[in-house]
This record gives sequence, C-alpha cells and structure tokens, in this order.
Amino acid sequence: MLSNTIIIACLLVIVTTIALVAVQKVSPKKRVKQKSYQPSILITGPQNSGKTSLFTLLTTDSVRPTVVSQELLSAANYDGSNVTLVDFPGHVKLRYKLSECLKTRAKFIKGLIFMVDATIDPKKLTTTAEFLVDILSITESRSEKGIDVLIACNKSESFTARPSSKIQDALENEVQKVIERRRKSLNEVERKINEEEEEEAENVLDVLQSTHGFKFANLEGSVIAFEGSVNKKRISEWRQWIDEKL
Ligand SMILES: Nc1nc2c(ncn2[C@@H]2O[C@H](COP(=O)(O)OP(=O)(O)O)[C@@H](O)[C@H]2O)c(=O)[nH]1
Ligand SMILES: [Mg+2]
Repeated sequence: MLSNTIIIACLLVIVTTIALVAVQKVSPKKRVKQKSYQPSILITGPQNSGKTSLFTLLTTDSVRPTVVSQELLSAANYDGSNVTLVDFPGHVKLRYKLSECLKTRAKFIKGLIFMVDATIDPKKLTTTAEFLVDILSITESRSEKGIDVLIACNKSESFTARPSSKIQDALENEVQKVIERRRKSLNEVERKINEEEEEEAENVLDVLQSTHGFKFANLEGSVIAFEGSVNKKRISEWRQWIDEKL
C-alpha cells in the first residue's frame, strides 16, 4: 500500500516536471518580439587595411599605433548621433561574428565600410573579393534595400597606391569570378548537400549576379569607392559618406 502511494507520488512529480518544462518551452515563443538594436555603421575588411586606425581616428581624432585584436571595438552615440560605430577584426576565424551580426541586425545597419589597402596589387584581390561576396550575399538577401557599402581605399598617400576607381573595377571583376566559381562548384560537386541548402545558395548567387554578370550598380545597396589616408588624416570623403548615414 505504502509503496503504491510512493509510486503515485513519484509519477505525480514526474508528470508535473514534464508539464512545467513543456510550458516553459512554449511560452517564450509566444513572447518573441522583433529584437531591437542600436543603429550602427560597421568597419569591415581584410586584416591590416587600417580599420582600427580609422576607428581610432574617427573616435579620438588622432592617429595612433594599433594592436591586432580579436575583440570588436564599438563606440556608441558616435559624433552625438544614436549610431554605434563598430570595428570588426578582419581575421578569417572571426568572420562568423560579422556574418551573425549582418544576419540578425541587417535592418539596423546604416552602412558598411569595407576597407582595403590601396597599395595591394589589384591582381591579388581574390581573397578580398571572396570576403566581399560573403558580405554582399547577406546584405543583399536579408535587407530589402540592401546595405550601402563604402569601399574605403586606404593608404592612398603611398606612391604605390592605386586610384579608387581602379580598385573598384578590379574588385567588380574579381567578384564576378568568385560568383562563377561558386556556381560551378554548386553544380559540379557531388556532395550530400540537401536540396533546400543548394537552392538557397543558388538564390543568393542569383541575387548578386544578373544575366549580364556582376555589377555593383545593379545591387540594391549603393556601393561607392573613395580613396583616403588615415595616416595623413585625409578622410574627408569617407566622413561625408558617414555623415550622410547618421
Ligand atoms: N601607409 C599607411 N599605413 C596605414 C594607414 N592607415 C593604417 N596604416 C597602417 O596599417 C597597419 C594596419 O593598421 P590597422 O588599423 O591595425 O589595420 P586593421 O587590421 O585593418 O585593423 C598599421 O601598421 C597602420 O599603421 C595609412 O593611411 N597609410
Ligand atoms: Mg584591427
């Protein structure tokens, strides 16, 4: 008799616990609201292009030596606005942080600065273009109007620097090649990728590339390239672009 009571009591405890867990799992869904974030401007781009130097110049009005960091830097209420300025480290291993941010906060991103070192040989822009395709794949598909991108061609005081128009053209060509390669590998590679994933990847490439090939001008977000030099504090065109986004 006593053992029956114990069994019933145990059963009651188990059933109550299961019910509580189930309720907890269901109720957050009901409460899910569209998360709200501060509007932001992101400074992105490959390593060593001058992102942290620019972030420092914009936030302290000084040019200082930088340290390679794995942490992103952010400055809320940039220049008296409600916008947060964010410096994303360019290291490949930290790219997921940028992807995550772009995916979850697309609507709150006022603009994206993609910084490149203008002294790099335009023929060696392949990895830079791959990075840009990763970014545009998200910004063009997650946000209705896309996100405006400034290609900030830094180190332009150097005599080996290329003009911004040349860098923009070279990047456009490289992006086209990256898209073609990705499309080819989607079609050719026999791997167990599920159909849904494959279709999504193809859709993203279609968003970027019309039948006439990839052109920055065909994107939803505007893409513009200006040269500048953080070291020489020659960044007036970049500042103007930022001011327009604030
Ligand atoms: N020549 C030149 N070097 C620069 C300029 N801006 C930044 N640098 C240098 O480029 C290197 C990388 O800068 P950093 O801001 O750390 O790049 P990040 O990796 O993109 O954050 C540092 O040695 C900077 O001093 C510039 O306008 N001209
Ligand atoms: Mg940095």
